Amino acid sequence: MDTVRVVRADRGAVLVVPADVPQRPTDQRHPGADQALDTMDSAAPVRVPLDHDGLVADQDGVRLPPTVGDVLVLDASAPGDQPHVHHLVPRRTALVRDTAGATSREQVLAANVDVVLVVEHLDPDPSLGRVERLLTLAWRSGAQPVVVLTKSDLVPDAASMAAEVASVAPGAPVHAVSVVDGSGLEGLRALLRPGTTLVMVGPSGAGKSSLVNALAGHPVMETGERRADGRGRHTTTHRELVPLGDGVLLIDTPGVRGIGLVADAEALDETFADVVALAARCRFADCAHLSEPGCAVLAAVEDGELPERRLESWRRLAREAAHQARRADARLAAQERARVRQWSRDVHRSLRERDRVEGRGTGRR
Ligand SMILES: Nc1nc2c(ncn2[C@@H]2O[C@H](COP(=O)(O)OP(=O)(O)OP(=O)(O)O)[C@@H](O)[C@H]2O)c(=O)[nH]1
Ligand SMILES: [Mg+2]
Ligand SMILES: [Zn+2]
Repeated sequence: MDTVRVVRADRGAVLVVPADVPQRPTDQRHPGADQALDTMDSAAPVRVPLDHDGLVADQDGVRLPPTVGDVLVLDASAPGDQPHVHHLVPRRTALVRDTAGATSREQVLAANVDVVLVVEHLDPDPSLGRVERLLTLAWRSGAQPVVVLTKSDLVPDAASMAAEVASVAPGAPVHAVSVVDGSGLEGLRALLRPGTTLVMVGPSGAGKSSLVNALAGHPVMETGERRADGRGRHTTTHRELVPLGDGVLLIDTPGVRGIGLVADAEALDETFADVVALAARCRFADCAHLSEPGCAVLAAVEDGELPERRLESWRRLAREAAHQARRADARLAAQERARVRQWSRDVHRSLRERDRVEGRGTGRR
């Protein structure tokens, strides 16, 4: 059976490439492996049609929508036969957003990624709030977040802007880059270790696809001109995995306007590690940092050590995460009620059927 990696997930089919790339650094590989890898990496993607429901079964038989970066095991197919998905391999990591739908749950944007590149432009001014939101998503994924600040050629002092963004990104390296003059790109290339999967997320027009092309060394993705108002144009319309060679896989995503947070207290604690460290010094363990005496967080704001904006942002994202958790619970409860209703209908139908077969009336005509 073949193990493959999903390059692109469409409605009725997935595009896949071979996934049996050794997940080892170059120096540990046996001689000759490089060449084999190169041939596999450059293999043209193969189209694998999905079942009618558009889902694939995991190892427990639970059916899920496949996503870019997924690892699938295919049924061995006879030559000339259509390849078919046997099962989905459990996801190591998953970048998930809340879709806020009434019935649908969370959407997995990318699976089995090692690094999440949070891409934000330096011109127009970067949005610290958006960086914090995307970092929280990234921390939750289980992958290492890295902040990439693009278009450094358009601003006079990229380094000080990068330092400001770094102050809201504890635990995540920050790179200022430009595809126009090439600055900062070598720092990003250092992340492209053999066998690494990276995903780019960020607003439309930030320069994600331009970065994919710069790192690939040749045009792979289409890029868009910037509109007069500085907003992007949603040039990239689907998520796509680009093999860069040597087992390095880069996933480009379309810029989305609002990206719903999926609740995760631990991820928020990572994003706001500085605030969490302060909160540990509050007099009361259950301090809400509103007006309590001995609140170390409020004291830090007072001293100018913690920007008010950062505290507000923490509160906003924590509120949103709590709200999302309640909605997810309500959705689960609704699904459970529907399941029980269906089960009870099935039971009654089979009882009626039995009565009919045994010739007993129910007495309820
Ligand atoms: N000056 C300058 N312009 C850049 C840089 N990187 C990207 N751009 C420009 O920014 C615009 C948007 O770039 P894209 O790469 O299409 O942006 P994107 O993030 O992929 O956008 P979506 O696909 O819509 O999500 C294009 O006109 C690029 O030429 C850079 O480093 N410097
Ligand atoms: Mg793009
Ligand atoms: Zn406090």
